[in-house]
Amino acid sequence: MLIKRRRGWELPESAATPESVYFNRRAILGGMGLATIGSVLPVTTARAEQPDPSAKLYPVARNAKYTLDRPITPEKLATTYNNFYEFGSHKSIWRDAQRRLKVRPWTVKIDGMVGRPMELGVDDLLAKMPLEERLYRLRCVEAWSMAIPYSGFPLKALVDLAQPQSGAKYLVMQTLSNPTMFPGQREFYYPWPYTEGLTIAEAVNELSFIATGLYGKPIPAQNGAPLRLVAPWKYGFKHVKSIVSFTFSDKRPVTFWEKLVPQEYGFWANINPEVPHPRWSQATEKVIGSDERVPTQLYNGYGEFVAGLYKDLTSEKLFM
Ligand SMILES: Nc1nc2c(c(=O)[nH]1)N[C@H]1C(S)=C(S)[C@@H](COP(=O)(O)O)O[C@H]1N2
Ligand SMILES: [Mo]
Repeated sequence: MLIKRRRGWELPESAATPESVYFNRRAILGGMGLATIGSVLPVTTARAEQPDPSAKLYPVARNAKYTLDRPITPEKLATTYNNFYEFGSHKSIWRDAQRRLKVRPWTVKIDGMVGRPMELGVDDLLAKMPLEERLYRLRCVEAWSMAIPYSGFPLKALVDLAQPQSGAKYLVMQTLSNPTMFPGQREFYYPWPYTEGLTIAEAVNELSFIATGLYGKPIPAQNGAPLRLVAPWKYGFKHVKSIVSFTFSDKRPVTFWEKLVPQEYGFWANINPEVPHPRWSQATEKVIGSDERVPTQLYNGYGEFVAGLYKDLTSEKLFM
């Protein structure tokens, strides 16, 4: 990485390798270094200017079904150690995200192969959805992990609202396109907008969740406000942030990382300690906020919920 400033809880260089090494190297070779680093504007003003109309919804009741095997990551770390390439490829994009990302008004499109296409404001969507809190482990492909209290709704509730046609096989989700709010989107070599997808079977699995809150409050900009996917058995890069469209399709999308570095990242991205990334092992993970490295678990420990989804997909590269 280009940034050498490191706090106590950040990773030693050897502990994890960023998703983007390959690409940063190209950027450097091309003389295009990363320009927007180290905004110093205070965060508090950005928040004060934009009261979030959904703030009154939180906290929501915790669903006790989803339990952790480790302490919850301190909020400060989960909201300052982030990946959000629309703001750059360093790990401290949170200040820029707070300052630049405007999350109201925010229009969400539900379209494609559905019985009920619609466009609605995020607050109208929230009013229709059953909100709850879940404790989930987050495992980034860079071999670090966190444990986070997400508030939000099961993705299945949105699928039910949309009423997909029988031919729909995939749900495609995209981040907002807006190079003013997202300076990273001016970098032409990335395949913007950030695109992710699930099969419909995955999308209606009980674990698939749209996070709208974090730590009992509206989800902060840097974590993907106002709507962000959480699929905890998949590597974090599947968890597309700041979603504006849910499109039902019979075609599998080519996702952001798959398009960028197809030899390293695929569509499925299920977590498996026995399948190394081409450039590093996935056997263990650094627990952010502790000195520990712990063994990584198949499907991030969520196999009882999701292993059945993949029984008949033996010819697919399920773990990259
Ligand atoms: N739009 C968008 N979504 C994104 C990313 C991104 O760069 N842009 N990074 C992904 C990656 S690699 C990870 S690990 C998670 C990180 O989420 P967090 O910052 O809330 O921990 O967001 C994912 N969602
Ligand atoms: Mo990641």
